[in-house]
Amino acid sequence: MIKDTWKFEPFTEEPIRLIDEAGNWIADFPLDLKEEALKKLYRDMVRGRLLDERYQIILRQGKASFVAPSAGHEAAQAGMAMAIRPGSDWLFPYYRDKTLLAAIGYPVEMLYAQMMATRLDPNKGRQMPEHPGLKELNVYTVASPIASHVPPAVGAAISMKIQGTGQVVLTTFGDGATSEGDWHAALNFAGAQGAPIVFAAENNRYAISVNFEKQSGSPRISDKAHAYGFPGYHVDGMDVLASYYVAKEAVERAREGLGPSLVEFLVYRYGPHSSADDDRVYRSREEVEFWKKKDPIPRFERFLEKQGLWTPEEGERLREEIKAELLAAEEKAEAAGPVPPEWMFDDVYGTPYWLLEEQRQILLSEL
Ligand SMILES: Cc1ncc(C[n+]2csc(CCOP(=O)(O)OP(=O)(O)O)c2C)c(N)n1
Repeated sequence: MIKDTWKFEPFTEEPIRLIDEAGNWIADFPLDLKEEALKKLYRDMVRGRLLDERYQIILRQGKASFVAPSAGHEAAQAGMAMAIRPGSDWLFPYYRDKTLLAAIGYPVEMLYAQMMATRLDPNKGRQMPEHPGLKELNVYTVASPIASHVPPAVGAAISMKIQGTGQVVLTTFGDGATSEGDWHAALNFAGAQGAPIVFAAENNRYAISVNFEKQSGSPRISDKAHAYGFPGYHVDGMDVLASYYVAKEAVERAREGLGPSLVEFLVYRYGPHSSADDDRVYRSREEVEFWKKKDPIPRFERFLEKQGLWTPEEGERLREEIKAELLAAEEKAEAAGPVPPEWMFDDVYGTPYWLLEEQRQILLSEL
């Protein structure tokens, strides 16, 4: 049955917010999430933050060669994760999505294995770090060329519509991706075909050194959905409950046959663009500190505390528990050992090909 009452208005000028900075519920509808779901959102955000911190360490230890910091994006990602059906719906993510992937159940040891190119990586170490993918969970492998995953995400969604599978596609990207031709072609096609897809912009205000004002003449990414004929939602992506509820509504609309939505999550990345970037040359420390004060994790802690679901001691206990879980996953990934170089010849063709076999033998003899 198609619902005709939806919670959120598209195209608002101000970002949709459900909890304020002090942690008060300010929505005009009752909170209907159970304790378990609220705790999952919190745990997923903390796990994403600690994983990001740990990636910086394996980088410095020389175990990984590249990191894309994601601190500041946790609320948007944890919220989106809870809005989809992992393993049934499809996810076309981008390189800054470690909180999202861990939250949908991507095994953390496999994320580490991808970072370090060990045998536990389902993609056999063939991608640069921060480019995971997992067939079993319907996670399309992250692609480096910006926005290049958005047209295939639409293709997948159109096929779901034609086959009537009831699945939905969620695809994420940064603000910079919205300047790519691929992005516009994909949104246009999705609108024309009524594809069951949610386009999620994690607008952290920068594409490396290019700030959002230089990226677009529009004040908001969400406004661009007007042109493609579907709703665009402008959301405070540092409010985990706003992120969850809006993502859920967009997913539900897609599942009920109402077509695509564009959701813009306003976030901020605290770290540099990547381990190869020095952000001090294009933004002030004061600006970074300003955004850190809006951090989604303490904001949600204030909310949980008011609900009687959090104390500083419980928070500390959870962090210790997650740290131990992450360390065990890291050790497991490392213990699997590095991917053998000759694996590069596997899976190129469906059946063995004599020329590649010959090259494999040459490589083995040289090694
Ligand atoms: C087609 C293409 N052009 C340029 C690059 C180099 N590049 C890598 S990341 C990036 C910035 C992307 O910014 P955004 O989409 O806002 O995502 P963010 O990294 O800020 O999360 C650029 C320009 C690329 N990978 N692909």
